[in-house]
Amino acid sequence: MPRLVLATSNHSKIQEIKGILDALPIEVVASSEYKGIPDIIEDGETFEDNAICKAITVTKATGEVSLADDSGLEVDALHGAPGVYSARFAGENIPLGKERDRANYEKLLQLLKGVKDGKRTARFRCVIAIAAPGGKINLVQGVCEGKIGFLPDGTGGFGYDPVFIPNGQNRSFAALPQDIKNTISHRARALKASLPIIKGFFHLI
Ligand code: ITT
Repeated sequence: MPRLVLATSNHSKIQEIKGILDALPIEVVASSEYKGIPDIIEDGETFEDNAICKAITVTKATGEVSLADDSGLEVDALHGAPGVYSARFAGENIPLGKERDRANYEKLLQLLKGVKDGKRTARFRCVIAIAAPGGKINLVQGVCEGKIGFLPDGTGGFGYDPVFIPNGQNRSFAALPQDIKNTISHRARALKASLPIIKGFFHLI
């Protein structure tokens, strides 16, 4: 079976991507299954720069087609912040995982203190880069519009999910069932746009 390597170390992203690509006749594996992949420094100024850097690094190291996701939250009242800094908004010294996630969204809630409901608009953006060993690279993106709640809501998901309420819903991504997130999220939309590209790479169309 053809193999697609996910160029991410974020376990929650891996679960979501695998869930969404489930129907394809390909094997989807995480880059952590390979040894010797160099550390990737994500210091690009755009989601595109970071996604390309991750996908190319993993393709070069594994010799396989790879898919990288670079994503983040853009809050209008903060002029688009945290954006590409979403993963390290509250600081890089906080351990990755639930502790970092909580610090990030608590910092966001603090910065938005006093900002009224109608001014709390935000969006998640996801840029996906798909790289093939021959050097071919494709980019797609997906956006999910919504707003930032006043308090954390729910325990599912990861990152800023407890404070992000997608348009058309009145609960956060962390409180909604996973299948709803996997249908309307920025990642789901970017993956949907990437399906023809993935199928093309593996000659499935
Ligand atoms: P990789 O680079 O290894 O893929 P990462 O978590 O560092 O993992 P990014 O650099 O793309 O990934 O940072 C994305 C951050 O944006 C992520 O850590 C979350 O804080 C936030 N984020 C992205 N997608 C999200 C989602 O679906 N729900 C909640 N937060 C999300």
